[in-house]
Amino acid sequence: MTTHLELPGYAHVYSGKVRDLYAPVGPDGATVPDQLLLVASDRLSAYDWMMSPEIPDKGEVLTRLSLWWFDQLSDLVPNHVLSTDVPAAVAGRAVLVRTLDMLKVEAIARAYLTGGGLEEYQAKGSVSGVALPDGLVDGSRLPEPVFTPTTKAPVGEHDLPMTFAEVEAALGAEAAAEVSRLTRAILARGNEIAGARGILIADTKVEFGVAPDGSGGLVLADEVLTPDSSRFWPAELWEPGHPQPSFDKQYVREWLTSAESGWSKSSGEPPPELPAQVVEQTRAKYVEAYERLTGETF
Ligand code: PZK
Repeated sequence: MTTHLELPGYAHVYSGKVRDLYAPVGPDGATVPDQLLLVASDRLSAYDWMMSPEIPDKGEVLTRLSLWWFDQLSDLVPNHVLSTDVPAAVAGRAVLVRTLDMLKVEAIARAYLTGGGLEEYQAKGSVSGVALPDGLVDGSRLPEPVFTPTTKAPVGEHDLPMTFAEVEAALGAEAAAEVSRLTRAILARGNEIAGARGILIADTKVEFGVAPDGSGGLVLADEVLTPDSSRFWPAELWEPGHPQPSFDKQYVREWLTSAESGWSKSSGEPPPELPAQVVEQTRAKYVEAYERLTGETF
C-alpha cells in the first residue's frame, strides 16, 4: 500500500506504482475537470516488488526527460503538457496536463527482440501478426519497429497481447492505424536520437488520449521514452544472443540476485533494503541517461 502527498489545492485522484495523479481544486472547492497534475515519485520497482529506500531524484530525472522527449517529438504528435508551474513540494517532478479521454489500449512498439516479443517469435516466427526474418535471437534488432499492443489490465494484473483486429474493434480502424503508425514513429525517432548517444531503446509503451469534446486527433499523454516506460540498453554492451543488461536497473537486479542480498526471487518474500551504494549507483544511471540523451547537466 503506497501513500501519497497531501498537496494544498489538489485532490488526490489515483496512484500507480511509481506515480500519482491529482486534480486541481478550483476557488469553489470543486475539482477542475480539464486539468490533472501528474507527479513522478522516486519509487523503484524490480521483479514486481517496490524497493526501499527510494532513488533520490528519480522522479525529477524522469519528468525532465519526458518533457525533453515531448519537444523532440512535437513535429510527430501533440502532447498533453500544459505547464510545469507546480506546487513547491513536487517542483521538478510534476507537470500539469490536459485531461484527455485515454484510449483503452497500451500502445507498445518494439525495435529489438526480447521478453514477450521473443517468446512469440520463437513460437510462431511472428510478433503481433508481423512476420519476421528467420534466425533472430534475444536482443536482435528488428528490420523496423513493430506495433505490439496490449490490454490495459487493472492494477496488480498483467497486460495481455491484443491482435491488431482487436485494437481496430476497440478504437475503430482509422484510430487503430494512427496509434500503430505514431507508436512506431515515436520509437524510431527515439532510437535515431538515443543511438547516437550510446543508448538503445529496445521497446516502449506510450499512452494516447483524445480531447473529451472530440475535437482534434490523438494526443500523446503520460510519460514518454523514459527508462520506466521503455527498455533502455547501453549500446556498448549490446550483443544479441542473450538477455541484455538494463541501463537503469542493472545494479539493483545484480545485487538482489547475488548471494550478498540473501534474497531469492522465487521466495515470495519481500526483498531486503537496498544498500546505500546500490541506491547511489542506480541514481547515477538515471542521471547518466538524462545527461547522455539531452546533452544537459542534470
Ligand atoms: C491518465 N494515467 C496513468 C499516470 C497514475 C496513473 N492526460 C491525461 N488525461 C486523463 N488521464 C490521464 C492522463 C495522463 N497522463 C494517466 N491514468 C490516467 C497514470 C500517472 C499516475 F497514477
